[in-house]
Amino acid sequence: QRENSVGTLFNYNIIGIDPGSGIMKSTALALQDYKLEGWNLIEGSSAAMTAALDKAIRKEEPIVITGWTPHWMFNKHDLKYLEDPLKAYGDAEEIHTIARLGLAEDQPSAYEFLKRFHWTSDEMGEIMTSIQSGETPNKAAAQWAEAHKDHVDEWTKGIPTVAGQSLILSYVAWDSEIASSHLLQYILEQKLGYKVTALQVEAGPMWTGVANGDVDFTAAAWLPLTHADYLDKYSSQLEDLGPNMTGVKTGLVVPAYVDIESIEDLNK
Ligand code: PBE
Repeated sequence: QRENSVGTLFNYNIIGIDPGSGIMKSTALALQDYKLEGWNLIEGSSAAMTAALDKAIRKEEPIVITGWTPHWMFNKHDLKYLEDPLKAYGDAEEIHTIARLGLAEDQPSAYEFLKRFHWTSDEMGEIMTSIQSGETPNKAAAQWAEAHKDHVDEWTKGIPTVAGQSLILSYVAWDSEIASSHLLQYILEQKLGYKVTALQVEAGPMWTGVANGDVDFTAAAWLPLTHADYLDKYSSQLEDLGPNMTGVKTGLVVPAYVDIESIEDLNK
């Protein structure tokens, strides 16, 4: 750590999230790639990160966080991604739905619906913003489904309903995944007749659960880069149903008033 460097403005801290998340691994590697010596990546949670961001912005203080899109924080605050010339955070990330082996045979209705399900970050943003403004995730998802009947119809059209079969999904308490998982639960229960248990877990168990068959699916797999090590480990033990959203992004994020533009600037 050097005096009067850019790092001192931030106390050499990057405010991270839960240690199992892919963005924490990408950031640990980014610290090496960009030779950011003396910097600390602070572990915490999505909620603690957004609280720290709120607090810094109220005082107009410098802060750098691990951020991603879609996320409501970009609607609430004026934020910018730091440029990433070394592509430490990859290029074109997508969110995939992954299922346990055998789901197609055991629960063909759920499988067909999950294969069809894909939406946009703006659409997910509507649920996230509604949760952020105080709605429960269940209600926010239900309201979204009612307001977008055409989408829900397209995803479920012609799929036979079932009689209360149970289904288990897993997700991590990242704001984006809270939104998608509650929507999927709502549609699977209200439109297709399943009884769904939504397990909130850490990223590791989320992947392991699908791989060992304890969990039927998750819609929270960020690929090709963010969760690459999980996919490498389990690719033969699960089925990738493809992207449910494209054009998503992760990286280092600062408030717009912070006067740096690139991750490289953190070294000045
Ligand atoms: N995220 C949000 C997750 C995936 C979804 C970018 C924080 C991660 O880093 O693993």
